[in-house]
Amino acid sequence: MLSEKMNDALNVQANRELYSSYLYLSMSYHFESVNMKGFAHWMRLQAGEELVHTMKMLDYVAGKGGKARMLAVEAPRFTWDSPLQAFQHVWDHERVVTGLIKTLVKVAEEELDEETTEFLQWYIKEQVEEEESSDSVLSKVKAAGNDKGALEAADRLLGQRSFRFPRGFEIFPK
Ligand code: OFO
Repeated sequence: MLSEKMNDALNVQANRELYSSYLYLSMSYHFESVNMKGFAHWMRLQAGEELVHTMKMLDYVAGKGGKARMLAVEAPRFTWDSPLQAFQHVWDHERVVTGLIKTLVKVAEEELDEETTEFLQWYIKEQVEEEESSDSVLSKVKAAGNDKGALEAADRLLGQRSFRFPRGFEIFPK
């Protein structure tokens, strides 16, 4: 059984994961609107991945007999001045999320909740991957600079991203 404090903290983090999904979906539609289809595709898959993070956390809460509550989701911004600004935003955002997950692990430890501490290790590992992936895309966009051809090449490259949704979490990208 989850303590009330742990239940609340997991619900808040699930909300931040859903916000991440909303943010990346916003970036996806922004890139669609400026005809950068590859960047839009990358963000759309990223939004799907964040939705998996959300549901995995809420499934855990519900599976432990806790209460999965849907909290209000903050509205993300909907426009960025350049691909570099958007991908820098992704990079910054993922570092914030890593900090939130680490704080959540501390709550689980303080609550002497070993099962939740163990469960959260998946998110700790996931954040290592999320940081690496945001590093990698940011460096590609930075390398392209303001060169239109290089940005188009980066757009094509990111458009090749694939992501297999785990069983039970399938959603259908375009
Ligand atoms: Fe859920 O990893 Fe990004 O935010």
